[in-house]
Amino acid sequence: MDEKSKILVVDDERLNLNVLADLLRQDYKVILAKNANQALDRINAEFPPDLILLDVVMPEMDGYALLHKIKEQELSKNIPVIFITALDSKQDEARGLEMGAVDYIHKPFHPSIVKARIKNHLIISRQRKLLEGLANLDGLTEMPNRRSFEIAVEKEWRRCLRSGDVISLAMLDVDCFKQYNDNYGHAAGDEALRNVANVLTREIKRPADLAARFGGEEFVILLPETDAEGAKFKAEKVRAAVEALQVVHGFSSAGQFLTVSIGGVTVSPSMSSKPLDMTVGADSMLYEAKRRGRNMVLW
Ligand code: GH3
Ligand code: MG
Ligand code: MG
Ligand code: MG
Repeated sequence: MDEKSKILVVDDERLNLNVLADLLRQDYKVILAKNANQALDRINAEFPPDLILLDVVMPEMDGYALLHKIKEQELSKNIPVIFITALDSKQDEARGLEMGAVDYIHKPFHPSIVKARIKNHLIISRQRKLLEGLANLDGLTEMPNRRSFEIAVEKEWRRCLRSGDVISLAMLDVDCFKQYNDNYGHAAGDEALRNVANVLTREIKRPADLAARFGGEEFVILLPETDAEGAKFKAEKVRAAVEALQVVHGFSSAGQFLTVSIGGVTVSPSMSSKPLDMTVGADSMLYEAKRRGRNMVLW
């Protein structure tokens, strides 16, 4: 059974909150907020709502101002917002929709229409998340894919170019993986890749950092604002953590367990260079790590 979707209802009048809560409680997990600030607290909580029902006329911060804040925050900008209000002029409705509300319901409302609209918008939102996942995540490991990496590296490169910060990038490649597949089978190979991905996801968790599957048995680690010393330390932690999994690999030239080689570079972005230079640089360090015997980090 799916978990119930979470709906945040924001209204300054207790009676309105109660009526909507009664209407929705059976199908959804309903959270209530009696003003905009309380709503923001609920939105920024550990598990944000799946949809927001929002009153317009409220003291202090009105519904439009709150919607503006919701759209400003990365974390909440994609949560569908439905206005539900006694303001019934065409101008008010147009304003709400132009600001990015997905729908606009007039009070007094018809209960089954409110329910139907909520249901439809939750379906659209779920489909959107699904598509986002398909576009940005790797199917095997469920970690960010190469496309996500390329978007992130462009963005972080430009950010560091503006701020003057350095940026580090590492390429990771599983050692003797063809031999692993050939001897233990493709399913075991897939499982090994998921294990490596889990290590990366566990170790690389600063908000601006990114670990992604670059393709095949290659992964990439992006560490903005991280100098060579810090990045190498991080990469070494990843290398050691993969070895510590003790996934037996009896056909590796690098030891008795599954291991990875990592090559990295640290650069100061400039107008005359580009993100691709980093990938090329990291790749040649990786090649050198392979040549020197694998299961090592080279910068
Ligand atoms: P090296 O230590 O030099 O990196 O050697 P290697 O054997 O790891 O490198 P090679 O490029 O010869 O082989 C990579 C292997 O990775 C071959 C390919 O079948 C396997 N591989 C790539 N993607 C996947 C995948 O998604 N699942 C599985 N099971 N294997 C994969
Ligand atoms: Mg009100
Ligand atoms: Mg490879
Ligand atoms: Mg390899």
